[in-house]
Amino acid sequence: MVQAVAVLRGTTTVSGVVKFNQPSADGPVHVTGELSGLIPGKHGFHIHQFGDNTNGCTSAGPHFNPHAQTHGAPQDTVRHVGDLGNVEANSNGIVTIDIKDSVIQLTGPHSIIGRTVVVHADEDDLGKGGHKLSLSTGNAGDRLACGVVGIAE
Ligand SMILES: [Cu+2]
Ligand SMILES: [Zn+2]
Repeated sequence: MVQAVAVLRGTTTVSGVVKFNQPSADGPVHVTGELSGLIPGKHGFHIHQFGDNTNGCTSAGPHFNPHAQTHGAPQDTVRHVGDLGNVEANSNGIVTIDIKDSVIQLTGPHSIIGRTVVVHADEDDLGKGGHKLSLSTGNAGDRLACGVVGIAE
C-alpha cells in the first residue's frame, strides 16, 4: 500500500488537500480530499508533469503525458496519464473529491509522486470542445491552485 498527499495553494483563496492511495500494485489509485474557495461548477483537475513551484503553478509544466498522447477524458483510451477530468464545486465552493483511476500510479513509469496536482478556473472540455487548446489542456483556463504530490505516512 502506497499513500501520497498534495497540499494545494495558489494566488487566490483556493486551497485544499488531495490524498492518493493505491491498495494493490497495478490496481486503481483512489483519490480523495477536499478543495475550497472555488466558483460553483466544474473545474479541470489534472496531474501536471513537474513538481516545480518556482514560478507558481505555471512551473508545473504541461499535463503528465509520458506516452505523447492527446488530451482526453479519464475514461478515454487516448488521454494523458495526468487527465483526471473535472471536479465539481458545490454552491459553497467546496469540492469533495472521490475518484478511482487506473492509469495514474504511485510507483513505476506512471507514478505521479513528485509531480503536481492542479485545479483550474474553468471546466475541462475533455478534448471535445473544438477549441485550439482542447487537445492539449481541455481549455481549462487559469491554474488556481496546485501542490506537489509527496509520499505520505
Ligand atoms: Cu491542468
Ligand atoms: Zn491532459
